[in-house]
Amino acid sequence: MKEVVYKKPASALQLYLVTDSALCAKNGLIETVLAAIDGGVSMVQLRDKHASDEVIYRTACELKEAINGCVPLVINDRVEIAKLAKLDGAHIGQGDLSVLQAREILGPEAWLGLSINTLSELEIAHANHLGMLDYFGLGPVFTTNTKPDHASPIGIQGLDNLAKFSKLPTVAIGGINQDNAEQVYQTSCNGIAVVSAICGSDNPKLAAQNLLQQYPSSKSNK
Ligand code: TZP
Ligand code: MG
Repeated sequence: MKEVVYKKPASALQLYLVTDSALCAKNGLIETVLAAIDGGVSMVQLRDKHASDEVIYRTACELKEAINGCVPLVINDRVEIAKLAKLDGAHIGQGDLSVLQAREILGPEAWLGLSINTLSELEIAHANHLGMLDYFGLGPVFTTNTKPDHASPIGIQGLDNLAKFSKLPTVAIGGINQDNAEQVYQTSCNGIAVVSAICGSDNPKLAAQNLLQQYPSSKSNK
């Protein structure tokens, strides 16, 4: 039996929206996020690699007010801004600040997720940071244009292997869309994270609904 130490509800990972300001521009970032939540998105990550701290802080505050606690709102990488804007937490990558530093800034209650691409990264996180993390982002599952510098895709089998091995809830990311969401949901991951499948859609609400429809009814997500 694997040890289960997580504290946050894995159900929040079921359909996880990661924002992209450029892709959301045609409908507006806030409008896109609200429509997607209306369509069933269960968690939102504000991600903008290029915005200044000042701009992203303002966006974070506006988004927090608009979401109004309906779903957790976290930020990619900028942990200090998560703290300043009183967001629900942050998501960090392997090359960002350390898990320990991030947890110290955020405090014990906040969400903290870590990106994982390989079994060795997962083993290291298990050994050193298990009690400081809430979930792992596993991927990229497939190749994607949204993150040009992404690591090697792990594929469906690689995803399933990592998700089965993980001691924390997991969310799959990278190249997931309407055509492959069902296949991804059928692995041992708790949910899927998407950027372009929702932000790049003319109808983010419908896009979210269509993705969620592919969640197998037999899968439990407590
Ligand atoms: N991390 C790994 S892949 C990726 C991130 C942020 C981008 C995923 O974007 P998309 O459009 O859902 O493939
Ligand atoms: Mg990062």
